[in-house]
Amino acid sequence: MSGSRTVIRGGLVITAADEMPADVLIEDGRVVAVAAHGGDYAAGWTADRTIDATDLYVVPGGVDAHTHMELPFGGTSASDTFETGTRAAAWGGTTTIVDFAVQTKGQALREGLDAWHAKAAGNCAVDYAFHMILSDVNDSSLKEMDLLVEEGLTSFKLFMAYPGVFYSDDGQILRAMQRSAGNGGLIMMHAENGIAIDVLVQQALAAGRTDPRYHGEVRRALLEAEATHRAIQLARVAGAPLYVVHVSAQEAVQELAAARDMGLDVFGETCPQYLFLSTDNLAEPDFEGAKYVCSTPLRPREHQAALWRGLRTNDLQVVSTDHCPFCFTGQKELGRGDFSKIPNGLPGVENRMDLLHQAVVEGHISRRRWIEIACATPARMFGLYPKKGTIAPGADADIVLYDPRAEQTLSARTHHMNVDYSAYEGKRITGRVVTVLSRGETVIDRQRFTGRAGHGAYVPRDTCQYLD
Ligand code: DUC
Ligand code: ZN
Ligand code: ZN
Repeated sequence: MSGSRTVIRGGLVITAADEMPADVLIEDGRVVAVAAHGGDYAAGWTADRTIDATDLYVVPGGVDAHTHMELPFGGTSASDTFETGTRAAAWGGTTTIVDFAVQTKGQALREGLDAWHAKAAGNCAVDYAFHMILSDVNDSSLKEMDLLVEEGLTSFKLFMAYPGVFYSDDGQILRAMQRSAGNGGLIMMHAENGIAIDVLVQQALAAGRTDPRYHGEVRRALLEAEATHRAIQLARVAGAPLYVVHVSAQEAVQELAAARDMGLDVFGETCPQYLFLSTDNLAEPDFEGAKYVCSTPLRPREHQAALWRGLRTNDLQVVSTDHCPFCFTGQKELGRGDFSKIPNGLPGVENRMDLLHQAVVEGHISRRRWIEIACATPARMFGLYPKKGTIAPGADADIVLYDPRAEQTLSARTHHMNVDYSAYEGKRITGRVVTVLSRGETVIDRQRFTGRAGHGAYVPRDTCQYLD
């Protein structure tokens, strides 16, 4: 791309801050200017390539701050590799993912991180960064956190669920939070009371309640709210900010809202599955409900209003996917006759930008809020801004041309994720990705994939910029 200049003309540029009919000039993979079209300044730009964006939105590439490519889970592995998953991300207008490297018990953080770099390097179609899952908080992993923050891995996920696997007890959580208060890292919390949930799981199975819907019933909303409350109090004691992942229960949103009303630096993320799906899906017959098993679980439809409200009032700041796909055949089926053996996770990395545009169409959020929750805030939250998440001079030219009037139907027959079902099969969406640039390179060209594995680069991150 050296020396090459591209101009995108005639579109409506939408960022978290502005909407303006404007042209965008790109040089060497970066945005160098944004200027009103029709004006003398933009009219004078010369370029090697002109992309016509008439009638299209020109928006920043999506930043999905929560994916699990190739995650080993429940005796199997998430079915998207970094290659297939980032290609699907590109199709869906997401140009940066932040995936979770995993420290398994007894392992050094470095070992887990090296393993994730080996999976991703040379395979990604779009840019990627890592958070780190801490499964073993001890003196040595606490020291390693400092080193990782210095290197640009600046966020760490802890689990109050999954005893014996990822689980940390309150003492470990407090220590990790104290460390992050000192080193600038951000603690991300899977907030569910896993000890209590495991009791309810055993009681349900013993009573013969083995269908997928019981996954949702035992993972009670109150146990999400209780863990969210506890995580907030521990973060207060440690003097650390807190980011709660995949919030699904209205009672948990209330905990976050109350903490934010007190002025605490507490943030919340939700996911499209909680906004568009419900326990009705988990209750689908013939084991079809297994397609919707994830944790935190889908909730009764009534919870959705609280999530939309939280997104509007900024009690929830980010929508990411928790993309963690398992095929129905051979993977979800591991849990036939025992819901606790269904691998937890849903596909979605390709669908997020479209589903959130649908939320604009349906009046839940504004266009600028769409870009804020899907691009700008995740970039700020995880130290990627303004390189990612906006269209402004100096930003990477990660840009999506989006047709807000096109109609599409989501389906496993047409999606690009490596999974044999769609959680949104048959759902009609207004809006569609047309063209996607990643650092100025066209990776989707008028609905044709033109990218390549290996174009995507690892992006070291700053510490959280949302507090700045
Ligand atoms: N939740 C999921 O649904 N899958 C992977 C891990 C998690 O926390
Ligand atoms: Zn989680
Ligand atoms: Zn997750």
